[in-house]
Amino acid sequence: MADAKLDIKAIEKKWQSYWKEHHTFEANPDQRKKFFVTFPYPYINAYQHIGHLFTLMRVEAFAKYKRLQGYNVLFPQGWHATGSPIVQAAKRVAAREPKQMKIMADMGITDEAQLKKFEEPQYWIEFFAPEYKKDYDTLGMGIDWRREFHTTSLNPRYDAFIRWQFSKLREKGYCIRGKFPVVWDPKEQVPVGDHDRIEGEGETPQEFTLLKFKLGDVYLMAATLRPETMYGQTNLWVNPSVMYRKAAVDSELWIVSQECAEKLAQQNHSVKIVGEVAGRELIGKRALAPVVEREIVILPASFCDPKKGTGIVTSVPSDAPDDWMGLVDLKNNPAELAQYGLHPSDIEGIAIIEIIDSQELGRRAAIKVCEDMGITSGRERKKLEEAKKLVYKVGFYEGTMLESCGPYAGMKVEQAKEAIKPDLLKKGKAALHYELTGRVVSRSLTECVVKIVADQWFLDYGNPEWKSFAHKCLGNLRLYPDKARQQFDYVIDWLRAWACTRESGLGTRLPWDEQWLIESLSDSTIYMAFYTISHILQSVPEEQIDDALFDYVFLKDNSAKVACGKENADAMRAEFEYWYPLDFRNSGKDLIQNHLVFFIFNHTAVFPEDKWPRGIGVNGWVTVDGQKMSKSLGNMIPARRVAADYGADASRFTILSGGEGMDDPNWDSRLALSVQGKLEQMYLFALDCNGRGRDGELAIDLWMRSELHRIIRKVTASMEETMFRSALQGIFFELTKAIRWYLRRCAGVPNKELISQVIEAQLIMLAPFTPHICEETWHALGKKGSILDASWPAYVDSLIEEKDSEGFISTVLDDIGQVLKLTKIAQPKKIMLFTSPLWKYELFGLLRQALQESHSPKDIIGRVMATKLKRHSKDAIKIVSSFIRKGNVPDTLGHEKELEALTQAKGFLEAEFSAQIEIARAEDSVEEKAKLASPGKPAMVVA
Ligand code: A2H
Repeated sequence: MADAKLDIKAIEKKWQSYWKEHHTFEANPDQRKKFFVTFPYPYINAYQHIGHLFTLMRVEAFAKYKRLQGYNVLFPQGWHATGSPIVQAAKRVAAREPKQMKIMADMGITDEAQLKKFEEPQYWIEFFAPEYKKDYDTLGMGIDWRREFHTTSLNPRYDAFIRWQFSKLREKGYCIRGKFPVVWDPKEQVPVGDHDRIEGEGETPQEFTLLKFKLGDVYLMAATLRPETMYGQTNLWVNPSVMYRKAAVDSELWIVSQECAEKLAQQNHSVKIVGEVAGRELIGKRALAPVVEREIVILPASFCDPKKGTGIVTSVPSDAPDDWMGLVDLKNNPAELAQYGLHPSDIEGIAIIEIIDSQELGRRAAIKVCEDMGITSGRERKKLEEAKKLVYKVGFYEGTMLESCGPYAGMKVEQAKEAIKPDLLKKGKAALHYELTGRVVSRSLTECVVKIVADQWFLDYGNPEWKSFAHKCLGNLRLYPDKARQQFDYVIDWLRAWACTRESGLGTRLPWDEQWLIESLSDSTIYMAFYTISHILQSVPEEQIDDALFDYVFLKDNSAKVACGKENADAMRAEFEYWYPLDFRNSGKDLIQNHLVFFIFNHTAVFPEDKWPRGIGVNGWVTVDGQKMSKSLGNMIPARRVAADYGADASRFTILSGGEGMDDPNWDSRLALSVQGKLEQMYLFALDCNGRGRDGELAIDLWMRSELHRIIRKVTASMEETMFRSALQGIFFELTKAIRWYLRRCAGVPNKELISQVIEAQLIMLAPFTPHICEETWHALGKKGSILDASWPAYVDSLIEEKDSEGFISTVLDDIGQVLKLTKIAQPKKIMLFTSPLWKYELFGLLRQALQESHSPKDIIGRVMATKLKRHSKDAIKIVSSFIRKGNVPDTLGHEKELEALTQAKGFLEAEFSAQIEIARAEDSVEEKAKLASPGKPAMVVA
């Protein structure tokens, strides 16, 4: 055997230099089919942690797999610097803010002269881009660095590209100026995109209708999400313990909560507070309800939350469980009524008005669901929340408006909602209002609000035509895993106008309105196209890069006058035409709700359909040793530390064994520690086996070949689905186990050709995961060229034995061991093995069939007794009962195959136990024990 300790660090360095020298990852168009993958460029405002690494490794492993499959693979990488994070951090460094100083110190940046440099945003890019690159290289990522770039006006070439993109969006009518609600940081006075938040990613403005209830010279305002239910209003709810405000809003007097008045001021209203009204003072009064145009009574309700809407709620007991329980609670509490000078008859006199019919829940959905769920009071909040969800789902999506609903009668509820809103607004009976769907805190640590922004630029993701393109694109692309599809469709439907510019930060200026900077989720949607040309563009003088060039390159516009010379422009066009569309983009699942869907939308806006993306992968969030990774837990592992502590290959292996699909993967440091040793064993084993063995073929060789092909088939299927954990399981654990068994079965003398095939296949399949050690082994075996240029092993279905006779032999081996232990026979002379009585095979077959059709013991026993197995009724019933309990019957080889397998393994078993082995059919034996044998479990007698 070779020396047992490998210098892993040296090996990693060696192959990283080799790949660099040989330009292994530099991809150029050629005759081969291509595969283009990308990992979203990270924000380079701190070192990356292993969370990024998991997503990155998925791209990397897929890229290497496709390469081994014969594709010409392009995997480029750039850096994102757009927006506020870097600028904010630079500002905080300039102010020597203690928290930021701690962050810098944690990154090892304490030197005063260097801190001074970090006060400049540009320095962050200069510092971190090379650091990231170093990390990627240290981990053996196969990136074509010639195409590297960073964003913002600090890179004039990228800047020109984004300006071109936005001109296209504007030409198509997708970039518009208008009045839209945005999530707003009141301290910094800026819209707050998903990535500018420390809390509340994905929360958005939600539209409420504020209804006006006339009371004397003021309007009581009530907020609703369901204006179409207004024909069913019976009363109003106010919170008796809230002090409401009387406010002059535009030209009217409104009664709303203090919190609401503040929000209104951000939403294009002039608001002036002119007085106060206690909730309790309003109770018992009657106000004129809009739509029904009737006076309805004002009643007390503690569920009215001053922080939501206006703090006043209109009551529709037929369709709102809260409203129905509000009335029930009051009815049951005469003392409370008396407190407000109300009489029980005031409540009893309230007649429910039916407004919606849904087949499933009838015409009084709220009442029915409360009854069905046994809800008896408004205090049962949890159940009520559930009831609300159910009533909403059924009523809103399946209901029809009843005759009571005037002009909207007969409409679907969904339609009625959209129809009644403009009617109410036109008649001046309502106003629109926006609330956040949840709490949002910006990076300036400010709680955000909704603001109606007027002179902003928006990407009009609400445009129905654009939406239909996005759906079409999604419908034609592959998702890894497909389970995510519904969420993508949902987000495409739900997206509305997106504020795409900011006043400050780093970025590209809007070409036609230069006071605005394009924000970070909007300048990162089609840049994968930029990778295809960026290395060529570097040699083109800045002033020659204009819209005409991009029209020529990306849109095949031959009439465009390019300034940089035809040769360059044609080279760029050829690159783009070859590499595009993008085949695989992978990110964390949190980006579905913004980046990934924007990526789809923008591609459909700018490029012709044959350039729309073909594949998107999403994954979960990394946990560390079973715990969520977070700053406060102090378990954020920097990417660079894993490579240093565990080695690049072991880190890569551990990362991808951590999980797959959309589940949150786990980083298991114990596994990371043990992997290196396992990889070294594999290396030593490969060298040890090289050229060793025999030429002739044994029966066990067929099994090994079958196992190899079976595992290749399984692993290939997993790799195709980016199920890397399952793939690793097959490549590393299953195949290694099979090899061990094989060697044991052939007394350590394998078939020469077969064992080298097996080793080669294992190395190649493992190369996407642990390329350094695979490369090292490959060359140590005398192979020429990089292992990454080898071919992914092929499998042949006809070589795969579906029934595993060796699994059977290995069970027999274990069982003999058990018996020897129990009988305390250290060295047996003779071991007799008996295959099961034939009738039991018949019984197993029958049972397997019967259990698929029925689970009733009576039924199944009846079926057995109707056959000639009845002769064995006593034993048969025992067997039947035990399998009914288990629910299934194991798949066994069958009698003949068992006998054959045992006969073939006779020599092996004799060698294993140094004993004589006798094999017989139960029927041919007089031994009592023989009758106890069952399919898959031969009986044994040891002497
Ligand atoms: B909905 P979400 Cl028929 N405190 O209007 C408590 N609840 C309030 C509120 C406040 N300050 N402001 C508004 N609401 C209620 C009608 C309706 C509503 C029907 C069916 C369901 C329904 C008649 N009441 O809402 O928690 C208002 O009641 C369930 C979706 O922000 C408003 O719409 O989602 C709804 O809560 C807003 O609830």
